[in-house]
Amino acid sequence: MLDLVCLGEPLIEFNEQPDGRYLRGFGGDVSNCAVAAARLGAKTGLLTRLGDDSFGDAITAMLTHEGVDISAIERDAAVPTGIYFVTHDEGGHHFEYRRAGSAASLMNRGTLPLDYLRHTRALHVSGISQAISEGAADAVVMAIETARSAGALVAYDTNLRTRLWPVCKARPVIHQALALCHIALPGFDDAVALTGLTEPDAIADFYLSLGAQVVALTLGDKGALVATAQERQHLPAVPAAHLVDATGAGDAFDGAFLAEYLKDADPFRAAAFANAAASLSVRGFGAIEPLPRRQQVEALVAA
Ligand code: KDG
Repeated sequence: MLDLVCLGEPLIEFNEQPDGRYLRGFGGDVSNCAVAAARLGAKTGLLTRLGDDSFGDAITAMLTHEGVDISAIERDAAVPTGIYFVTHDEGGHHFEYRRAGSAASLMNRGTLPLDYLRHTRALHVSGISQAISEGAADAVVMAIETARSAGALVAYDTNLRTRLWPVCKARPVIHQALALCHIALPGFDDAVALTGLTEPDAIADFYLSLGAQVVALTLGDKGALVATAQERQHLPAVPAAHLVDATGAGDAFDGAFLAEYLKDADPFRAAAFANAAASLSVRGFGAIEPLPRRQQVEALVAA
């Protein structure tokens, strides 16, 4: 039995450095989340498809090294593993994808290992998991239904990427899937685009009324608003002394939040812990490399 299964697409990352060279690393939102949770002690698995190429080999080696279960990952010799580039300017970081037709994008209801989904305490999926293809979007819904029926908690990060799909297409797909989930993990900018609401409390109300039992709305440098039907709290951000690259900070939050929430179902404590993890994750380049270990997060929470 795993604590957390993440379903979506891992990517090889090429991250622009100050000297213009590109540093090879790893990305892919739910894969980042799986590694973040694994580094914090959760028993985690990744459900995806990869090309039978050197990039796919590198991803499976990285996941194995991180202790993430890869036993359900399917390799496809006919299509490649997805990649993306990260560039940086005054506006922050920007993504450019080379992932159309990737092995993960060919996920569909028929490729899902249903039994794997029945042996986890929680499932995590995202808007990106659904954006990569219609087959993947359907597979995500089937995965949610399968894990839920087996008693798992299901979490969903909106992770809206308009380079993958326009908001008008994303909105109904995301909201339909989110309505089946227990934990909504929207980012503030995503939520504004998807709901048209601009007040954090109104956004939290929206996701609660959609069916979520817990909403953890991330607010960037303002921290997170966490709401349940009974209570809500604003958990302030932990400032990062030196912000290098915010790629994957939301995924670090998700992984830490879920790893902690699975311990005692306290979403407020989990969010305070996740804010600290997210703050540590922006202090180096890449989505995976700077993800913190438990000791570092606990020290920052206690500071
Ligand atoms: O959250 C960070 C991810 O967005 C990044 O690692 C790449 O998964 C990715 C995507 O599709 O944008």
